Amino acid sequence: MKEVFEGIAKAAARIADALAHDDTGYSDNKNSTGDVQLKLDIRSDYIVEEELSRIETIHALASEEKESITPIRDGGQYLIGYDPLDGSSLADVDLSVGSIFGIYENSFVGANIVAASYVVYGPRIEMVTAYKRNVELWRQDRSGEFRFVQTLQLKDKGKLVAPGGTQQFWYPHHKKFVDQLFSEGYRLRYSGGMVPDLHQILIKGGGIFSYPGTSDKPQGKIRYVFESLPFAKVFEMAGGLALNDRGERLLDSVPKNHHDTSPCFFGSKTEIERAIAAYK
Ligand code: AFP
Repeated sequence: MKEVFEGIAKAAARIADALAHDDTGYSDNKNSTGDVQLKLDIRSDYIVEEELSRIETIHALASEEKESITPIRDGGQYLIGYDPLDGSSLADVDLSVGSIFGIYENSFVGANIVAASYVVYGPRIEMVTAYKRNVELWRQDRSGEFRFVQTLQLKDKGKLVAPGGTQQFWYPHHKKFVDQLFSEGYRLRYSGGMVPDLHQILIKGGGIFSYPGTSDKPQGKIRYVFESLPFAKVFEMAGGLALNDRGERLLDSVPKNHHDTSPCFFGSKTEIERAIAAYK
C-alpha cells in the first residue's frame, strides 16, 4: 500500500503546480456526468493516471473524469477509484480544492475499500491517508517531500455544519434539522469543495457535512466510488459515522454503476445520529 500512497503524493505535487500556474479555463469536453471539463480536470486526470499506472500493485483505474474503467495490468491487487480534482469549479477563485482516492480490492463496492486518501491543495499541500488502524495527516515540506504530522480522531460531538445541496430544494425535515443546529450555535463552514469542507471538520474534531437528496436531485450529487466511499472510510476510521439518508452505512453500499451517487452524511456521532433521527 505504501507505493500507492507514494504515487498519490507524486501526483499531488504535480497537480499543485498545475493549479498554481495553469489555465483555469474550460475545455471543449464534457465528462460522463455531463459536466463541462476544465482544462485542469483533464490535466489532473492525466497526471494521476500517469503516476498510478506505473505502480505494479495497481490492476485498474476508475476516474470521475472518464466514462469507463481503465485496465492497467492483469496482475495487480488494487483498483483505484478517484476524483482527480474535486471542487475544480473553485479553482478560478483560488479557493482550496482536492483530490480523492479510494483503494479497492476485487470490485468498487463499499465492503472492498481497503484504504483511502485525499489531498487538500490550500496554502499548504496536505494529504490524509486511512489504512489499517489509523487516519494520518501528512504535509508537504519545503523540499517537496510529505512528512507525517499526526493521527486524526473525531470527538463524539462538534461545532461545525457544512450543509450542501440547493437549499430551495431541501426536503422540509432536512431544513428543520439544519436550522435546529444553527439555533444551537453551530458554525456554518461551507465552501463548495467537499475536500476542504470535510478536512476542516476532521481537523477541528467534529461536526457534520451533508449532501442530501433534494427534490431536484433525489440521489444527491456525491459519487460513491470516487468521493463518498473514500471519505466514509476516513471518517469511520477516525471514529465518526458516514451514512446515507436511510441511516445505512455508506461502506455497506453496492453501487450498480461506478458513477452512481447517493445522499450522504459524514461527521461525528452525535450530529449524524441526530440527522438520521430527523429523517425517521
Ligand atoms: P465540482 O467538482 O463540480 O466543483 O463539485 C464539487 C462537489 O462535487 C463537492 O466537492 C461539493 O461539496 C459539492 O460539489 C458542492 O455542490 P453545490 O455547489 O451544489 O453545493
